[in-house]
Amino acid sequence: MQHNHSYIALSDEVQDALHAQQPIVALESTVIAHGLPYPANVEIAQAMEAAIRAEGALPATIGLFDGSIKVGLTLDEITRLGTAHSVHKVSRRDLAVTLAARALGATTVASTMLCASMAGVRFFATGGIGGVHRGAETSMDVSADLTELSRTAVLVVCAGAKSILDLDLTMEYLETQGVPLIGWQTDELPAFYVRSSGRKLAQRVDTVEMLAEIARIQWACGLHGIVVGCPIPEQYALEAAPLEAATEEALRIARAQGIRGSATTPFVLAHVAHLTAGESVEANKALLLNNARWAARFAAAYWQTEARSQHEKPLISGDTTTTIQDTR
Ligand code: PSU
Ligand code: MN
Repeated sequence: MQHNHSYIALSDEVQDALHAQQPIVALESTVIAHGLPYPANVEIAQAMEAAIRAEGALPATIGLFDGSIKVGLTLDEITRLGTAHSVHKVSRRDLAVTLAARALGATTVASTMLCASMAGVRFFATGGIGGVHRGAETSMDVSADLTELSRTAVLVVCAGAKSILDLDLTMEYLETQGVPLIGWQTDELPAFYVRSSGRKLAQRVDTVEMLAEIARIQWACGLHGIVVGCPIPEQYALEAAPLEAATEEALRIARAQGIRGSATTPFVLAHVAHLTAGESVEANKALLLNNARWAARFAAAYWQTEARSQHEKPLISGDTTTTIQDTR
């Protein structure tokens, strides 16, 4: 393990890949600790890492251990997060507190983006991003994932967002925050277990080269996060109607039990899994793997163009400087 400052520890593999400008894909750990049941969570985490490696990229799962942000977890560390009884769910607000307490922490989309960016990792695969919750007009429950996207330069590959959220308000919020929400080979916002939410997106991309170019321009202009929505593979997609009924039921139980704040998302996820008799876990696995694979391909395409443009840069800027000096 090498440290680039005292609160962040990169695995040797991550350190080497950063140095060599090889594609790296960050992975979050809240989905392991709070999003999926054991042992499916650890199996899926491993399968995502394998899928990323198979594409020639390096996976870097992120978590908080003993006062340190670890980027590039071992299987033992992933298993600890997937089995320990009390793992803190760490979003941006919780980062410093969890580190100071030297507690075990799982990172959400927001804090994974933040930690990835601190390490210099630009691509990240997850299942669903957090969003604007249903009823947010009174609860004000808007995931910190959305504001993180507006301030941190990481590209997040997801299957859209779950319909436990208000998808229309989530889209509005991302637009307000200036975050591109791109449909990967689709015109419509994917809705996690369902390929389409029926909501038309403003932006669609069909090739990895185009996506790499967008990322490059976004970051060269000093802009921040990008969301890419990949629909769940057809054969794993669930039917919308029973899912909607299970979601309504889970939200009703959450309200009746007074579940609020950061406990809401894990609670509703667990209930939907229970009500759909585990079918949702299979679909969740399929879409996570699909997103991991695409994120690796996007990262590879990005670093290919980066390498080319860095090779060209000195010539261009050298010529320009000379021209300016000559005319003075
Ligand atoms: N959606 C899922 N599974 C998850 C999450 C969201 O389908 O595990 C997790 C992610 O880590 C996401 C977080 O960043 O929940 C959002 O939580 P909140 O709504 O409290 O911001
Ligand atoms: Mn919330």
